[in-house]
Amino acid sequence: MQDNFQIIEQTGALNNLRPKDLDMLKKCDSKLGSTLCGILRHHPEGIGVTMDKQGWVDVNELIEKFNSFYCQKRYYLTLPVLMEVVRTDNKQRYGLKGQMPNLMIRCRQGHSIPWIEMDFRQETPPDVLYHGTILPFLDAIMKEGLRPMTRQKVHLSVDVPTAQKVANRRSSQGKTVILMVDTEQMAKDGIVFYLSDNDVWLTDHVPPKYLSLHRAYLG
Ligand code: HQG
Repeated sequence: MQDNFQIIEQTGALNNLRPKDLDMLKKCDSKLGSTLCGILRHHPEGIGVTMDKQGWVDVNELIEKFNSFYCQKRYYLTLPVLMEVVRTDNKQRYGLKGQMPNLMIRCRQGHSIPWIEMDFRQETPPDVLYHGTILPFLDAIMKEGLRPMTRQKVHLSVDVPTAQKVANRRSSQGKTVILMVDTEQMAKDGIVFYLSDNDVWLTDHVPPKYLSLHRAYLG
């Protein structure tokens, strides 16, 4: 894996970040980031950008197609803007590869595109991982286990605060719940785990026997 910060530096693009770009990012940052993640994880065809099997898209093509598709929006991409979005992303969701004019970008995890074959690193997980969800999903989860649903993998968190943040995204739909995952036993039983380049633990399915409610929720 190449280091994002080194690649960003090599482009020299941040020297060309204008005050108006920073102003736009301040106003639209999370909207721009979520639009970008939507393209890179779920629907590259929406703006007509070409994606390879490992999720990489060409940065020049992305910028051009993004701007023509979203020309009515208040946000836009330039190389400096894109490099700033990558640099400042709070979960380091984006990966970079190569250099200009052939620089490539992808999301490091979270894809739903069925034909994507991400080259995740297989790793031994810590003994316990966590999953934040909501009460209305609990019965189904305890019956079927954790499934990837629309994504390609089940996402697990390293600690309770992180899992709580994941659960909070859905707090308008129900009481949040944290599940403990007995990853030690899963690994002993031969279930494979992956660690994405931004340190998110992933697996294909967590059968119910490895799940328990975190004690804070036992009432
Ligand atoms: C639930 C964000 C019923 C599962 C976050 C979750 C994370 C089931 C929802 C990352 C189920 C899927 C992933 C079953 C699982 N029956 N419901 N059998 N199995 N579910 O968004 O883990 O900011 O696909 O509990 O921070 O919430 O986008 O997964 O509530 O790291 O980078 O089905 O997305 O990261 O929802 O979130 P999601 P998630 P980003």
